Amino acid sequence: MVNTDKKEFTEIRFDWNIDEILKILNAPLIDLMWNAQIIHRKFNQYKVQLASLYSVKTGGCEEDCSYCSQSIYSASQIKSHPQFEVEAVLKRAKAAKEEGADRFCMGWAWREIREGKPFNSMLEMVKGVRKLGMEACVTAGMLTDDQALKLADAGLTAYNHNLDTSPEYYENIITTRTYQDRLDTIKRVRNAGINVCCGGIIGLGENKVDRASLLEVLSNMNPHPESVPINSLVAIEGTKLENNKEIDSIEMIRMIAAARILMPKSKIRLSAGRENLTKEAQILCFQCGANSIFYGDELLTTSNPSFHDDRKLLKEVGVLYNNDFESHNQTASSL
Ligand code: SAM
Ligand code: DTB
Ligand code: SF4
Repeated sequence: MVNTDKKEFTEIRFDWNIDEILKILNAPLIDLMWNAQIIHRKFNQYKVQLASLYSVKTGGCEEDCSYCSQSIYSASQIKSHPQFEVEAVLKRAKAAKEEGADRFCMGWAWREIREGKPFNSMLEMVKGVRKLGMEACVTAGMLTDDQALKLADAGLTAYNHNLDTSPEYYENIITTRTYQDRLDTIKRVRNAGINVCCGGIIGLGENKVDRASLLEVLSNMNPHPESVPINSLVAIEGTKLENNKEIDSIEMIRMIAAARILMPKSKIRLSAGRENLTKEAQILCFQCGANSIFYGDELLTTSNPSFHDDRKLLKEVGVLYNNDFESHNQTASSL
């Protein structure tokens, strides 16, 4: 019988240790899911945020992240392009809003933010997305304190910078920047008053202890990242990890449920890899804590379920998603 008066079910903690986390991750699935649901119901409504993703600058990145098709070290056949113009990006944001998204995430295949015109345009994009009434998120690699402050001034809601995996496994995946570089970037974002979006990937060849160790780093941040994307590897042809074995959906459910227990109020985002999950597996993820998805038929260089299929799924599950979309639609059909 689960004791719901226990400390882990009543308090938000920042002192989780690896043994506790491993015990949560390895618990019988039925208990893990139940515990996660208790927390999820206590701290959150069953509402799923729809975030659309757009690759503003694709390919040619100097980093050697071994999962990524955009690295110059990968042989992936992708449609690389320089940075899109501000108007084109805002047009895309508007279209995403009309489909019901309330967050627009923009990606740059950069090791770090580039000063000058590219950065000035990024600031314009952020302002434009905020003007549309959407949350704006940017992911563009490392940044300076000054850039973080300028992004905050432009109204940026969140900056995404993932830890990807455990400190111990990290060097098997990326060698061109360190774990500490990533932590420093996240600190700069936090210090500038921007929400932190920080998560990782499962399926890189890591073991259970690595997953627990990644969750330990995330859940010991105080405050917790407001947003925690959990990706499962999309094994892209031409990358070093192209032959990695597909992750079992139960592993994804475990990771989402554990993240929910450890970081009760964070948005846990069921991110890349949904095309490999059945709708039943996704439903279990929503049930045990996932409260956001990437919404739209493209991620950065790979595909994602369609707007239509996702709306159908969320309706079937009975969770709430963007209320504006519902009212917008009602107005449209009653005209
Ligand atoms: N260049 C920036 C950076 O690395 O922070 C922004 C873009 S990068 C593509 C954002 C994140 O997407 C990565 O940190 C990684 O966690 C995730 N990602 C990239 N390729 C992936 C893949 N093939 N499968 C799953 N997640 C992936
Ligand atoms: C995140 O954690 N996942 C997104 C977003 N943040 C930028 C990216 C997923 C990329 C999946 C592989 C691709 O489409 O290239
Ligand atoms: Fe570059 Fe980001 Fe891809 Fe790494 S994940 S190669 S930093 S675009």
